[in-house]
Amino acid sequence: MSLQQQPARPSAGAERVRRPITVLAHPGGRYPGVELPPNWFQGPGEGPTIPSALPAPGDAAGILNGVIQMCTALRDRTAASLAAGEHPTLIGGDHSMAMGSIAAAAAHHGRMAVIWVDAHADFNTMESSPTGNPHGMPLAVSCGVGDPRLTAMYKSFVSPQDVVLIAARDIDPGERALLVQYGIWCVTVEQLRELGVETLVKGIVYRFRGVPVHLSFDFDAISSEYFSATGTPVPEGLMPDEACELLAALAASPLAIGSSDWVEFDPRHEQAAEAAELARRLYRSFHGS
Ligand SMILES: [Mn+2]
Repeated sequence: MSLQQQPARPSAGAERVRRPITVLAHPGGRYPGVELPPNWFQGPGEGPTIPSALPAPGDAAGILNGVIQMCTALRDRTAASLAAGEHPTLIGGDHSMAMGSIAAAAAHHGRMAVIWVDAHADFNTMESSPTGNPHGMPLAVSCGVGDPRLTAMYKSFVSPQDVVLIAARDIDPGERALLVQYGIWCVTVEQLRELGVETLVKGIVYRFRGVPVHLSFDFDAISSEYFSATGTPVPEGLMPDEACELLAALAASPLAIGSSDWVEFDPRHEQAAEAAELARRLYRSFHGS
C-alpha cells in the first residue's frame, strides 16, 4: 500500500496550515543591491523584505555581524508567523537565513525535526570551514554546534538525531568528520535512487511521525546542469523531476512540516529566468498552487 493510500492521522500534513508568508532576504551581502523577483514563486501571502547588511567583501567580522542581525530579524518575524498559526515560508538568498527560521521554529515547537535538502551539508564550524562563510554553517548551528555568537540566537536546538540531510555531495573534510561525530542521517542522491522517493519518505515518516518538521530546501540540491543560478552549483545532483517528486511526497505525507526555506537562488545569474521557472515548479510541488 502506498503512502498516499494510508488513512491520514489527525496531525497529517494535509491538515497543516497553508498560509505561507514570504520573507525576502540577502544576508551577508551575498547579492548586494539585487532584489529577488517579487513573484518568482506563486504562493499566497507576502511578507516583509528584510534589509540586507552590506559589509565589504572579505570583511569576515562584518559579514558575521550582518548575518546575526539578519537572522535575528528573521527569527523574530518567523516566530510571529508561527504564533499566528501560519506556515512561514522563507525565500532567499543565502542559506545562512535558515539560522533565523530554525531558531524560531525550534523555540516554538520544542522538539523539532529538520529535513535539509542541499548539495552541501552546511555543517561547518569556524574551525572546520575552509572559507569561514556563515552560509556553510546553519545546520550545525541549528544543532547547537558552532560559534557562540551564532548559537546565542537559539533558545532550543535541534537534536542531531532529528535531522535528515538529502542530496549532499560537496562536503569539506572537517565537515564530514562532524557529520560522523554527530551521527547525522545522510541520504545521497544514489541512495535516493536506489530506495525510490516513496520508500525514502516512508523512512522519514517512520522516524519523524508526530514531530513538527522544518524543511530547508537549497536549490543547489538540483544538479548544476538544470539549476546553475545559484552561488555554489554542484553537478551530479537531483534531477528536476526527482526533486519535484520528493517535495510532492513530503507534502502528501503524514509529516507535520510547519515551516520551510527556499534558498540560494541567485537572481543576477544569466540563467536566472530559467532557474526561477524551475524554482516555481519545485515550490508548487510542495505548496500546491
Ligand atoms: Mn545550503
